[in-house]
Amino acid sequence: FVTMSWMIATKAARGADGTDDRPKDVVAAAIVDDGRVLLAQRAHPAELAGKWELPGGRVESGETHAQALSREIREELGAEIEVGARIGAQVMLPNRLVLHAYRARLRSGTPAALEHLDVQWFSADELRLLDLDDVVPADRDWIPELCAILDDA
Ligand code: DCP
Repeated sequence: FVTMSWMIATKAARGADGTDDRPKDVVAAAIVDDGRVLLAQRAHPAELAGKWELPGGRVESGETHAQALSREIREELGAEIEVGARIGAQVMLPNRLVLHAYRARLRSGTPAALEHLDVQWFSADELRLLDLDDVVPADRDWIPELCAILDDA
């Protein structure tokens, strides 16, 4: 019965063409250091290029959120992080993606824009001055909480 239920559940999660249509998690890191948070400027796709985001990426199968986030930050920024508490509410993205943000601290390395246009450290005051049009839409709601975290830092 358990096997049958699993088969039915698995089948139900696949579209008629066999593609997997279950929601996929995307994780993003609010790396805080010395009272500032690191934002990265997206290089792609065209509609997001030039906008600031909390860096991160898709969780691959078998990974925890923390493992995926550490891997993405290593690949994208060349730095090692320690993943902390979740921040903000999850955000639904197009294409059945669900975005989750976590606090993080640098363990080693200096973040560099290996896959982004730029990376920059923002203080709370600098975040408050940031034009929301220059922020990836899904990340805009997190700005007040990021400011509060930095005010406390
Ligand atoms: N995203 C977002 N805000 C973030 C991080 C990601 O809105 N802080 C969105 C943008 C993309 C999706 O999540 O629509 C996946 O993000 P990435 O392209 O950064 O993830 P990957 O690097 O895993 O994807 P790819 O391999 O396709 O580049």
